[in-house]
Amino acid sequence: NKTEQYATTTLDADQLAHSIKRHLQQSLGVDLEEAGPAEYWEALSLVVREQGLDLIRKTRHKERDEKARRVYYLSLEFLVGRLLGNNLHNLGIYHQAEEAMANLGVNLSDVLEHETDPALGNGGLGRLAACFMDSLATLDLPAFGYGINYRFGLFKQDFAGGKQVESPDAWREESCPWGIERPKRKQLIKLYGRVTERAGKAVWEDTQEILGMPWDVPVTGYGTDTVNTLRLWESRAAEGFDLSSFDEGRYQESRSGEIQAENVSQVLYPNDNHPAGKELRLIQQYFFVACSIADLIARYKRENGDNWDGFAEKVAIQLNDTHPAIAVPELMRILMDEEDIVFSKALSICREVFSYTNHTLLPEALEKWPQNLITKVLPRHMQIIHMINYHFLHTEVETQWPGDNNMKRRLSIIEEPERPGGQQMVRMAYLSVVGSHKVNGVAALHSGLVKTTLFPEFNELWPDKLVNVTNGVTPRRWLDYCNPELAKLIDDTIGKDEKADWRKDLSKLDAINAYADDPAFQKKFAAIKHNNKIRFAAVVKELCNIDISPDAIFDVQIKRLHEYKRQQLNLLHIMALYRRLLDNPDLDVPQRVFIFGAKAAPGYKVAKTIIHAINRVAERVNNDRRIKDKLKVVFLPNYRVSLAEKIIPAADVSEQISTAGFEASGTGNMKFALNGALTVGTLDGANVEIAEEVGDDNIFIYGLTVEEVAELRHRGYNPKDVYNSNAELKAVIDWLASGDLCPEEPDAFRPLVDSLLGGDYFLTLVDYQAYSDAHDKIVETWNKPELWWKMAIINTASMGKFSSDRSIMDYAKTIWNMA
Ligand code: DL6
Repeated sequence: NKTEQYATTTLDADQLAHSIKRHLQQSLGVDLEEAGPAEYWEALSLVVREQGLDLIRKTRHKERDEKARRVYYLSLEFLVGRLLGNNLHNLGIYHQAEEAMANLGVNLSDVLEHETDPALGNGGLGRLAACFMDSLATLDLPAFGYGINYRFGLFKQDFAGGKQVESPDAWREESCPWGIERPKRKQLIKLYGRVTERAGKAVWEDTQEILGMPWDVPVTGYGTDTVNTLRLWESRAAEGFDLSSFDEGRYQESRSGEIQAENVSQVLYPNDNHPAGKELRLIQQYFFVACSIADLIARYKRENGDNWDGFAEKVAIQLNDTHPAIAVPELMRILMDEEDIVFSKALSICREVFSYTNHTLLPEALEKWPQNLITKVLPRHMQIIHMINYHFLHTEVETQWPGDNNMKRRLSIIEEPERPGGQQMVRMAYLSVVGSHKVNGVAALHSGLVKTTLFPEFNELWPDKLVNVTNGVTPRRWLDYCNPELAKLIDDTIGKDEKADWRKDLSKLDAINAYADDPAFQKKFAAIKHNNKIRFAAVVKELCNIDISPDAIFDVQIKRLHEYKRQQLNLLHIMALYRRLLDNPDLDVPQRVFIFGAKAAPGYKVAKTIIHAINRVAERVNNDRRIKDKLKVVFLPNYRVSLAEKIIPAADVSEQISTAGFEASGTGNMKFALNGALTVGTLDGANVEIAEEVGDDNIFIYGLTVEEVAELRHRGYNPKDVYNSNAELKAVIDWLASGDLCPEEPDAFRPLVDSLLGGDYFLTLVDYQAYSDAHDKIVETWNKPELWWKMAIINTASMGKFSSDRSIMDYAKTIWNMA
């Protein structure tokens, strides 16, 4: 088995059991007889942490001795998910741990369930960062992730009367053995104050200070000794107690400064694809950026001395979206004000070092900060942004488009107000483009749109700057770990020596294509899916008290709730299916279960209405005996990584149904296909490349294309025309509007109905019929099991491209100059 193959640590089951007991007694002070799964989880985590720390130390020594070039991945979010099981796998001691636990009379799976998900991200962007960290270590690339050690992660979600209710996620309270505090590497950062000039130099003074305390989380790679560092900053008060006020009994007051400083890393903003625009968020961004830049400069100097000429050779910094964009003026500030480097040289160092990933085209998601706010919080940075902008407009833009003031206005990093009295805004995406040498989108279609619609002028000015790196997912977590039976079937089928290990080279899965028609293989593949569905049905029973049959089609849409992702389209179709069944309860159709998991941003009214509506429809459908269990609807509360690991292996159908042009990539789409689910989807994001890989016959593509969407918008579109011409659609919208599903609050779904009929910006109604037809095809295919399983196998076999290892190698080659 694989664990012996690349064993990176040599611990056997006995040694592990011994270490577990030692930690139970000596680290946790727990008697063996008292220990339950939670204590075993903590003790085993401490054993793994020891291994991780040992390897992290060795990795750092190696890199220091080699004076390695490193990539620094700056991200406000790292949605890492549970770590124990993943680390055991990566370190090659999973089976030994299983045996050790069994010898201690404990079941490892029960133990693993005791880990709280560190929910330090909102969705796709944060989870991608976590997959990338896994791949960087697996590929032995010297890397640090830098982020924030939030005290409260993404809110916990519950439902009351079908409505989303949020509560704080104090994820570290239960104990978190993974982070290791590193006081030696703490940083002091400045905020507010003013800038004066002394002896021709800018001086930033009268500032307030915050201390940044690093917490290091070891990131293990699969089958390698490399363990990288995820360094997460926690904010603390810079000064200690004011003892005089303490003496006067004003204890609370003496700590007030401290409490404010601690606020900075308190809570993850819960918005996905929509910036909060709050001062504290800007401070969060600057806080983690400033700590990280200071930290990486200190490391550079320790290893390479003070010579800035070599800096760009040793340092690559990736900006994960514009959230860390303030890093550009921060590095400029350090170079100019602290290191006496002239502006032009400082800018060229920045451009060599930085690159920026764009994750969204949604106009409302593109960050802009009021110039006044930046001036207040970071006065020196605002000056530097003006200097960069001046240079950019008056040398680079002027050379390309001489005398074209309109172009200067369009490309200016500072956006002028549209109305008199409005605010000047700093366009963080433009700052990121101007300060970087490469800008990438996250799927081929998206990167094309970045070039043609988002930054066309930048593309003309710098034709080689905008590139594509298609996203990927780590096959370790998203196949090996979450679907062990399928992983084993693949091993048994294509062999498993180190060279053939698809865990390290996902393109090896291609060999499975040869078995797509093989009845014996199909049988095994289908049986594994069935087992996964049985296990998942038990989870549904436990969490929702709903009975679902593993013989039904499990049709899944799990992702953040957003109108562009169109959960409402799925809902309208479910309502129509229900009505069809009511009209004819004996309809000869397979059983179907529609499964949702999604959190809505707490301030996003329509998204919350959609959750409420799905839950109300679920309640009605699930309790209606007339339809004879042919239809069930499940909305799992508190969707998170650990739940995704249980849902995805059990899915038959993967819903990837965004309005074309809106989903930058998607990564769930890749995870589902990897686990043998068939996609129903639009030609959007990475769906396009998934379709290319699996072939058009093995995916259910429907709906308007990007070009058709643009054409329709150009022509003009009235959703009422569609509503009036499609009787089924009209009936379900009328039903939604009628108040029947929520008698105590008859207007509850009005925001959704108004959004659909009053503009339908996301073209839900236009795509309805095509979506419904695609579902009819799904049913037709399900009724031909040989065809279904052939398609499912081809999906798994064709996912080689979508490993995050491939994405990281693309970054390393085309952006970081590291391979
Ligand atoms: O690139 C990762 C992920 C994509 O797969 C999704 O399509 C995209 O919606 C998501 N974007 C965000 C946007 N957040 N911001 N800014 O999460 O990125």
